[in-house]
Amino acid sequence: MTVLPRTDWTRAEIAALFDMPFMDLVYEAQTVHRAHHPRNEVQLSTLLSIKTGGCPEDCGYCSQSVEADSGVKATKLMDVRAVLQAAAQAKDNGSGRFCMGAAWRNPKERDMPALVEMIQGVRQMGMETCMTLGMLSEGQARQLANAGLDYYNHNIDTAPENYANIISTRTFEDRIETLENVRAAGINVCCGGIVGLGETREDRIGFIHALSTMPHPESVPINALVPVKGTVLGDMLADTPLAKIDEIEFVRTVAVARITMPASMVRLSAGRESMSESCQALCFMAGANSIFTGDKLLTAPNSGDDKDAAMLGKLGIRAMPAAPHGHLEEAAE
Ligand code: SAM
Ligand code: DTB
Ligand code: SF4
Repeated sequence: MTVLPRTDWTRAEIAALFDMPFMDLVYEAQTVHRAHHPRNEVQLSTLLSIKTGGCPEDCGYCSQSVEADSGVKATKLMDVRAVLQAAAQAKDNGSGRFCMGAAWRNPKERDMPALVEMIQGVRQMGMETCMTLGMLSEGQARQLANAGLDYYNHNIDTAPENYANIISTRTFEDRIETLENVRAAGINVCCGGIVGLGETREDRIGFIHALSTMPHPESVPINALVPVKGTVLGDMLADTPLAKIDEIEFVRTVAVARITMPASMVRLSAGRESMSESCQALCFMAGANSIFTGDKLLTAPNSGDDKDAAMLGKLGIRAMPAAPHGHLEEAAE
């Protein structure tokens, strides 16, 4: 019998986890981790921006918003062939999942045939597929599911009560609606957010509370803000003590995500490039078991395969084998 993870977490319980002595919290998170996941294994995903920049949304952290003066050049949707070439290279480099991101508010109907071909092509290579394209209607989610899409990334980013401080062109409820469409279509949900937006501890509690009281996303990316010059948040936080997130608080957030969503994959996402190996090791200890590989995220730099291979080697961490159709049914070690 499968016991479903709890979705009735209270804010007070989550606050109490955040307040635990650090060593107790990380120990607890690693204990939960070992009960639900193979230890010393990390899932590797590679990102490709299939349509960059010129996005009509105004997310305060993002270099790809039309509102940002970040120097990111807007492009059209990439050719299917070029996308598949990049996927083949990611596979050669040992990645198990290929995540295709587009700087859209939502995909247009005319884009759907190319997106379907991309999913089918990457699937045929034996990699898991993931897309992040903005809002999806029910019908679009079904079309992507029928093409074989394994995961859809759509973040809540921050606590519901902080959402309007970060983004004004859509609401938290819009996000939830797309997540429901994705889940109803049978696609695995990848949903998380960002730490280091200048939010409070209370906002981080609200953020984890929102994630852990919905049907748990199969994958939970925790991003550390990459402050980009020319974005609202990059400029606002520059040269303030908030510019660099507190690493201990970041690790706490990962640990609380692991404890409250025990069966989910927790991805240590953006921001690794400027994080020490020791901080990343603490994140793995706190239950992170997935990362983005390659030298680029969507527009921002990432650690790069050589650096990551060296780090994972030092830590004795292996790459998790790819399993299109989802690995979550696998028994834990
Ligand atoms: N346009 C789509 C959307 O917003 O859903 C997909 C791409 S968007 C870049 C995906 C996620 O990347 C955002 O929800 C946010 O959590 C994260 N992200 C974007 N810029 C970031 C930054 N500068 N630092 C950290 N995370 C960032
Ligand atoms: C997510 O949560 N993190 C990834 C993915 N989903 C698409 C993106 C991070 C983007 C980092 C900033 C950039 O590359 O522009
Ligand atoms: Fe557009 Fe996504 Fe960037 Fe927001 S995060 S501006 S929706 S690309």
